[in-house]
Order: sequence, then structure tokens, then C-alpha cells
Amino acid sequence: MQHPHLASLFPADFLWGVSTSAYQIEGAVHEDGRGASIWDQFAATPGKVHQGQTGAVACDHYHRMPEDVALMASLGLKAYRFSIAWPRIQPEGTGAANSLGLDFYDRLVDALLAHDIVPLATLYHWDLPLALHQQGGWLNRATANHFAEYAEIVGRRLGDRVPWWLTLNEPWCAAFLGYGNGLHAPGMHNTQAAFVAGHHLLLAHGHAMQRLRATVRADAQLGIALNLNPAYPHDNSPETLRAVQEVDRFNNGWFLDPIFRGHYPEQLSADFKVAPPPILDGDMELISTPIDYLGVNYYSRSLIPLHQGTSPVGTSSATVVSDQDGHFTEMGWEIYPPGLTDLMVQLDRDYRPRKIVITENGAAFPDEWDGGDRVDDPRRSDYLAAHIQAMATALVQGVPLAGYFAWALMDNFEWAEGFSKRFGLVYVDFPTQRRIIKASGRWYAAFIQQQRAGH
Ligand code: IFM
Repeated sequence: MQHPHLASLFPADFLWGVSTSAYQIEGAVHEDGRGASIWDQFAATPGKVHQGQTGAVACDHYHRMPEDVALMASLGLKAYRFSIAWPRIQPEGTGAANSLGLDFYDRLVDALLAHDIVPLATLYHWDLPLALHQQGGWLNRATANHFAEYAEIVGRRLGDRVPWWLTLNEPWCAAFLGYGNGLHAPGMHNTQAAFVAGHHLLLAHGHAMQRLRATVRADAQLGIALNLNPAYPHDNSPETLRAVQEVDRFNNGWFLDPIFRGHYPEQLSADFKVAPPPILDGDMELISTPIDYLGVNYYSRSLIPLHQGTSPVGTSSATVVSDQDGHFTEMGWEIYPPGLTDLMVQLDRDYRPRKIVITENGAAFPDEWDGGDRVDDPRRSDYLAAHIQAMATALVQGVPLAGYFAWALMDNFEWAEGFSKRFGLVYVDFPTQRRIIKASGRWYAAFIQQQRAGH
């Protein structure tokens, strides 16, 4: 084990886990009364997903859940982050709960607890019920009210046993990729719409915070997971430094400011060149309902080139240049562990979250399986080790870090990239659904084991 000292830097109760989300792993899209989601429709639309792939089967986790939980236990994981599919719970997004859908998550939670694995549940990881989309989706304020009912249903059923909750996963992606540039479901291309959707997602978060608080165990920790992406200047010209601030508002402030400060960044709608979001009385108070912890999904940074008189916002590929000496994952994302330390320190200084949990961090590489029981992925182990080290550096500077969840437990449906990008610590041979623990999975298991042994 290469990092004995590193493991000892973390407190005994630090949560070491892995993450997944419902549509990316479950499959079984027509089973037990599940309704359709915007991702079923989007993936079925030609040209939207790599090779027309869909999540219809994915990792078949819906049927293989007990063995997947046993696999996690064999890795010695302390925690598991999963998401609940809203269309399994309310097939049309409103009305009575589908008990078969709730039963699945009930069994999952019990299986985790039976193996001493702490469950962390995300209410929304992008699979909006299609019926709600047909009524306007996140452009319709009523969707936030429907989300409140859904949160209450789930809170009542699982809230006695699930100690960690996230309302939304990455609302930036749901709003901007879904409504702004159309790379994700529902595939709309309209910057103003992204801004409106973002506001309604935040309202849904605020409602869900309150409904969960009223229904789940008193010691439960409630939060939201944001994908945050620190921006760095490529040169020191005033134009570039201004562009860095603009990108930072777009990437980070758009969701951080309303949640922690109760208002949007002042310049945001000007940056977008759109009207301000549709804020009604009481919205910002609801959105800034105090959270117990901030979930941070960190993968990379943005390196901002010179923007002469043009706005970098909304043209994400044009906002980033490559560091020629950089290393990149198969997603084309630069591997930049110091960005995680910087981000943690800045968040702590600027927003003072009570706790931070890294709810996602990981890398896609073109892993190869030899048909036996080995998949060698040294770059992924290095990626994890470097980011865990970066977290330790933040921890010793006083950042209140409470957990780390590697993305992902296993290879899965990577949205518009289909199955072409493998993020798992466990390899999935999709034709046979065989799972093979990668070398990085073994590395992570050994690291956790060592951390346990040190306390
Ligand atoms: O697979 C996604 C996940 O659903 C959300 N965060 C980023 C991951 C990798 O792209």
C-alpha cells in the first residue's frame, strides 16, 4: 500500500464511498410500474446518445442489487451514494406513490445497512418524469411543487433509516446542458430557458429541504450536490481576469450564491444576456434554507484564455484551453488535483458550509478486460490517490470535510456518451453483466482498510 501516511490524515468517521445514479445503472425501465422519464425519450431520439444507446438495461442493477451490495461490502466501503428514480415512485410525477418502486429502494437501504454501509440518497439525478416534461418540465414552476410531494413520499418511507440526503444532483447540468445547450435531456437550446429552469430547480431544492426535514430522522444530514469547476486564468491580462470572474459566476456562483447568500450573482443575467430569473416573493428565502452539508462533484478545472470583448459564458468549450503539459482523461477533462484543494479552501472561506462531502470524483479511461479476473487501470488509482491527497491538504487547512465518494461504483451509462466512457472502479462486461473489480477498486479497498486499521 503506497500511501500509509495519507490514510491516517482522515478522521475515523470519514465516509469513504462510491456513487451511482438510477438511470445510469438500474435498467428495468418498464418494470414494476416505472413511468417514462425525459432520459428514456431523449435516448430514444436519433443522434442524441452515442450509437443510439439507452439506459433500458444499463448494469441491470434493478435485478442484481443484492449482489452489487455484496460487491460493495467485499470492497469494505463505508458508504454508498445512489439516486432514487422519481418515475419509479410517481410514474406520472404526481399523485399516489407506486409501492413497488418504493419497495425497491427500501430493500436497497436494508441491504446496505445489513452490510454496515451507510446509505446516502439523492432525490433527483436528472430523470424527470416525462409526464411533467409534457407540462413544461423545469420551465414550469409547478414542477417544483410536485417535487416537494415526491420528496415527502420518499422521506416518509426511507427517512427512518437513511442518514444522508441530497435533494438534487448537479442542477447546473440539469439546467444548462438540459435547456441551454441541449446536450442532455430534454435537449432544449435556449439560454433564457436554462436560467428559468435553474431557478425552478433551486425552488425544488428548497421545498425538498423543508419536506425532508419534516419527515426524516432528526439527525439526518441534508444537502445538495453541485458540480463545481474552479476557473484559472491562462494569462494575466485584465480581459482574461474579467473572463475568469464571469466563468466563475457561471460555473459556480449561479447555484452557490442563491443557496448560501439568498441572491444570484449580480452580474449573472447580464453575463447571460437574458432577463433575470422569475423570482417571486419568498423564493430566495426558501432556496437559502440552511443546508447541513454541501456535496461537491469535482472532476477538473477551467483554464480561461484571452477573451477580447466576447463573453465566455455559455460557450463552454470555447472557455477552456488546454494546458499543453496537462494530462487528460478520456472525457478530455484535464487532471488537476490542486484544483480540488483550491476549491475547498475557497468554498470554506467564501460560503462557510457547515460540512463538505465530495459526492463525486473520478475519471474515464479506455479500460481493457482480458477475459480473466484482472483489469489494470493504474491511471485511475493515481487519479484517486492524487485527489485524496488534495483533500487531505484542504483538511489540514481546516476545511470541514466529512466524506469522499468515488464516481463510480461500476461502469455505466454515461449520458450522451452512452457506454463508451468507463468511470467504474468495477468493470462491467455489458453483454454478460459480469463485474470485474479493477485494480483501482482494489487500491481503494486497500486504502479504506488501512484507514480503518489506523483508528
Ligand atoms: O456520470 C456523471 C454523473 O451522472 C454526474 N456527474 C458527472 C459524472 C461523469 O460525467
